[in-house]
Amino acid sequence: MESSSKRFFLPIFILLLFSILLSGCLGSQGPDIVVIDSWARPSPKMASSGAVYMTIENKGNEDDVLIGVDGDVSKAVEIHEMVIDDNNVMHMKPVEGQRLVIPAKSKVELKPGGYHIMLIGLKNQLKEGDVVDLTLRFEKSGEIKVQAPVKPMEGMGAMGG
Ligand SMILES: [Cu+2]
Repeated sequence: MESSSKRFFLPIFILLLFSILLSGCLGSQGPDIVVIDSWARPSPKMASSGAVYMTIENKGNEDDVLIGVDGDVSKAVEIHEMVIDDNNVMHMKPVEGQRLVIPAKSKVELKPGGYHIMLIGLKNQLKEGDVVDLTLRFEKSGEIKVQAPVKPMEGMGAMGG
């Protein structure tokens, strides 16, 4: 009796195991957003705006789009990029439609001289050691909270900011 029930249940256990593994694979469909290395630049005393940088990685197999950022350290938060205009002058502007695509199996770096999150109308000066709380909103992944420590720009030491 015991050995026949073993013979009966073993294939079922194997089948079950395979279906769990299989559903695990199917479960990874869609975007999979991870935010790493977030930091904010210290703001000079009278500065009315600040910038936050980070790397947004999409480990999933579907694109996602950063569609907005919320935070209460400033009056407004915008997604910006640096562009070179017709006169070869670099300046920043809001990303078109406030939509920053994070392609599947890829990552987008927000860094000085490139994309950044602009804090407009800072309520307080950003000092080293402070933490900027932001909520990133993604089209498919929803909200992701980020805590960006305020620190000087790497390699710039005390000159940072
Ligand atoms: Cu900006």
